[in-house]
Amino acid sequence: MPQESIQQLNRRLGLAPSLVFEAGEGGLTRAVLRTPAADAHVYLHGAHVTHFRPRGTAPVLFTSARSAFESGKPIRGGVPVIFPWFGPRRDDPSSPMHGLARLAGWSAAASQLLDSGDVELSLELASSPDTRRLWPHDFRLRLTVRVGAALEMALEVANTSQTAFDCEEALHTYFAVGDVRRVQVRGLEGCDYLDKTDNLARKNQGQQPVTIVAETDRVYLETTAACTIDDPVLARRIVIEKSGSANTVVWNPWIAKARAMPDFGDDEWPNMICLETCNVGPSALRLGPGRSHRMAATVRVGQM
Ligand code: TA6
Repeated sequence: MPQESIQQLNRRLGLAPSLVFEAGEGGLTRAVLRTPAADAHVYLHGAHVTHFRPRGTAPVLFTSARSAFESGKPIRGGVPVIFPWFGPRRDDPSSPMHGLARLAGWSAAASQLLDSGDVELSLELASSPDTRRLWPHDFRLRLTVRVGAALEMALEVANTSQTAFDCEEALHTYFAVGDVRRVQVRGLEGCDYLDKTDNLARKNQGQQPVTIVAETDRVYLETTAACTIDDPVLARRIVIEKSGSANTVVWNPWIAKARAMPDFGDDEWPNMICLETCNVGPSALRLGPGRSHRMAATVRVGQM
């Protein structure tokens, strides 16, 4: 489908000054959502939320200064939408990392300004000959982003095929922190996790908060808990509540991995931590024909 012009988008879904479409980084189309409580940016490329900043605090999402902003490449930071596989594709390593959704051009589907002053934007991606060449199933994705004092993101996956399919999904959120070495993540106490830095060894978190002292890449299993990120440098607590998600991934690339990523600054790793809301691996979704699933994450900032 030919992409709508910015003028057409604003005519159809713009809610100036609360929701305005414009040319963003790299000329990619983005929606700028401005509310009394917070601002946010959402790109049509990948339905990618790149910015969320409540009044009176530093930006909550990290986006790399080295990120690409061009079709065919993922944006490094913000909230990549991961579907239908997480990480490398086990049955075809030549497929793009983390699936096809974050590389696709989504369409803006609906917008609304709520009485609370919150602004909501929905984006959709339907299967096509292009997606079927990568993944032979029919689907429709809908990401609904609500911005106010909190950032609410809901990913709905619908199986429009005639047969069931298995898929993985994630809201792969990059959070901005003052110094990741001083951050404590709570909510995962007692959970088992797969340690991707140790050949997927199954371990248990124990009763201590998660702290980052080296490259960290963990898939926490069977956890529906809200998590908090305590950041003493920025003197704030980020709270992530979720629904429809059985896994939480915690990732920081640390020094060597940061150097190895061309779209990530060598010195950026202390200022980010990924805490990802997902259904992956043993908790991958199995969707029957005509069935759908909703996974949501809500992010807000509080005091430590
Ligand atoms: O979620 C953690 C992870 O799977 C890491 O293993 C690392 O690959 C990260 O995602 C970033 O992946 P990307 O494809 O965006 O470079």
